Amino acid sequence: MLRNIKIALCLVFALLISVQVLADVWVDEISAKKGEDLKSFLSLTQKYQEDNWLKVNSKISKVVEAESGKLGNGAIVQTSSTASGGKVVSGFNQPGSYIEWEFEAPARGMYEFWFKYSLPDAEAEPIVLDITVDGKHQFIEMTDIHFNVVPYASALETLERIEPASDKDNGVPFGFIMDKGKHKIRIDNLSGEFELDYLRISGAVKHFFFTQGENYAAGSSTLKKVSRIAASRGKAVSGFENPGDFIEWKVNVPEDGLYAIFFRYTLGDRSVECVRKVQLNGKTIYPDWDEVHFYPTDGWSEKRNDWKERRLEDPETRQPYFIYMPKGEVTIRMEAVSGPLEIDYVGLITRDGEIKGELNFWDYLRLLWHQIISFFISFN
Ligand SMILES: [Ca+2]
Ligand SMILES: [Ca+2]
Repeated sequence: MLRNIKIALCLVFALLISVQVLADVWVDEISAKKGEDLKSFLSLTQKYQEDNWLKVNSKISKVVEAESGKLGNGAIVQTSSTASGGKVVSGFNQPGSYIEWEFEAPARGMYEFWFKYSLPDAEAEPIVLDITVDGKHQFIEMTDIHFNVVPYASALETLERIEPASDKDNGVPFGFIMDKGKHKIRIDNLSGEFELDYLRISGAVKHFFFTQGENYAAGSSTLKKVSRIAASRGKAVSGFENPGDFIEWKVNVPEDGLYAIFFRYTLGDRSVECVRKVQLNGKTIYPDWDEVHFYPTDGWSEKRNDWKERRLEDPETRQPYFIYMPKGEVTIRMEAVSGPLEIDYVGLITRDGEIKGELNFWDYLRLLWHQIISFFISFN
């Protein structure tokens, strides 16, 4: 009897211990999910630099088909003749739907995640996702990633988009850090609906291209081409100052993505305020594009290089405006509200693009020639 009591006591004791151990594990798991000490992506920038998490080479670009992932809670694979790999994931439309991919990172570093998707209709609500890498959120925004909030030009309206997982207010892509090797990337639906074609995991996307200001597609009869120092191709467009005067340029977009518009300009007249109205594909994308202010450059590049660049940006935050543009041609229109302005070129640039190569060999030679001539003039 005594032995039986001892055995019973031992069993109860063992049971109590195992319950305690299990409870600890369970509590740990819960707190690991709920108690992540998350900071914003921006506030981690310094730490990432110190820990040597650099952006991976911009040539790295891997496509992970949505349909290759493990799907759950309603998400299903569907055939689609226009999609990459002939398939998409649909049914990703309820909280709890998820897709999980295995991804082999080719190098240690910071990656951008781009999502190629199509919306159910033009008025679709933003889709909101939770993203984890190896079961973890690296920064607080990963718990709340918004798509379909970046504006785009109506003439290009399409239900298909490719967008980075980005800051929803300005479209700046987030960087996700990964060591070289295998990783699990998972998205969970929080709200909204889209059909996902693929995920592109890449280095920073760099694009920069432009059209010569003087090679405009349409414009007022007052426009003229002028020769200017240090202008790309030696020329710029002028004669553009009476209210209503306009210029339209066509620019070719090489790849679907988010682009900011910029101009290389001179404004040598401080006495008048220079204001322009800007449209993309016939649409005023941001209200303040009705009154874009240009600041004096203190010369028209007649005697020296007075050219300045400016991107269209939010006048308060000074953050450039990024707009979704699919591959193909876009039309940029500028209309004079007041003041004169000369434009050397107009272009598009991605977040990590660099403005370079605006002058070719002949432009530099011309600039050098001019400097030699002016040296002799001043010498005499
Ligand atoms: Ca696909
Ligand atoms: Ca030019």
